[in-house]
Amino acid sequence: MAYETIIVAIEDHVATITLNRPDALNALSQKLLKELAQAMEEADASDKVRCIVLTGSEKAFAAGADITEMADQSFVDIYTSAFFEPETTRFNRTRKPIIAAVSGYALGGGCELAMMCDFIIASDTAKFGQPEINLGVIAGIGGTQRLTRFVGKSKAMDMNLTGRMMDAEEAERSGLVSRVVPANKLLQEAKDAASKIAEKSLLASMAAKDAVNRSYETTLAEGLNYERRMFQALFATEDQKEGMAAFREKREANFRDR
Ligand code: CO8
Repeated sequence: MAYETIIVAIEDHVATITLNRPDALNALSQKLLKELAQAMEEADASDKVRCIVLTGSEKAFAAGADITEMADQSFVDIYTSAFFEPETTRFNRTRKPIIAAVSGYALGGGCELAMMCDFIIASDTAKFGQPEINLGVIAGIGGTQRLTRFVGKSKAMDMNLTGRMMDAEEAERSGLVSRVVPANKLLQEAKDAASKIAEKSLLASMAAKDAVNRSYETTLAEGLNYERRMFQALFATEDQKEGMAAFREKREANFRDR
């Protein structure tokens, strides 16, 4: 499908989705979020895709929700239209792994979008923040919830109350991002990580994603139980037989997602 605000490229089982509103630092317009949700749905359904990379430009992953679109909306408008809700819900239903490759600004909804991905690889120029407080509002798609789980209460309060930005080094130290790389290596690093994931059994990577996400939604005992059941269930797959046979035969596994 042809999109106006994002670019989708599929290569070697990795779909790279690039946010593409350079004049507005990739601000998340309603159109962009709709297109992104649609692209995620297509990537999830496509046999050609086994992992997804979401990225922006060198200057901005995304500088937040589009302020010009929101400025004149009333409570009734935002509430009755369920602003951003169907799109973010669809995004969060994606079952294949998603890596955020973040360079430059990831602010407000941009930071929240990066946190909706499964992990974040940041360039050394990345800047994360929840500056909604400066606009007289607060975060609306995870900035008070996911950020708190990632970096803890004190830093999440700091970010949400002062609106200050966190650089890549602080973001890595705080557990918000999994690795930091030089800006000119960011996309390659993210694609290499995605290719590594794409080599695994999709059944196992989807189960791993599901089980890790479960840890945010349940108690430790329930989570461990869920993990154990998923582990047991994977013994019903051909990929488990292939993976363990390949180890014993000292060769590469050839997973077929069965
Ligand atoms: N929305 C719309 N346009 C934007 C946005 C934005 N969030 N950010 C930047 N732009 C535009 C600018 O208006 C400018 O356009 P123009 O050239 O036409 O004037 C262009 O992008 C370039 O921006 P700047 O000239 O400002 O570039 P600078 O390098 O000087 O500054 C900054 C970069 C610091 C990133 C600055 O642009 C900025 O502060 N942007 C706004 C950041 C922000 O406040 N983000 C939070 C937005 S609110 C939000 O995200 C809420 C999400 C929750 C939704 C919940 C739904 C339920």
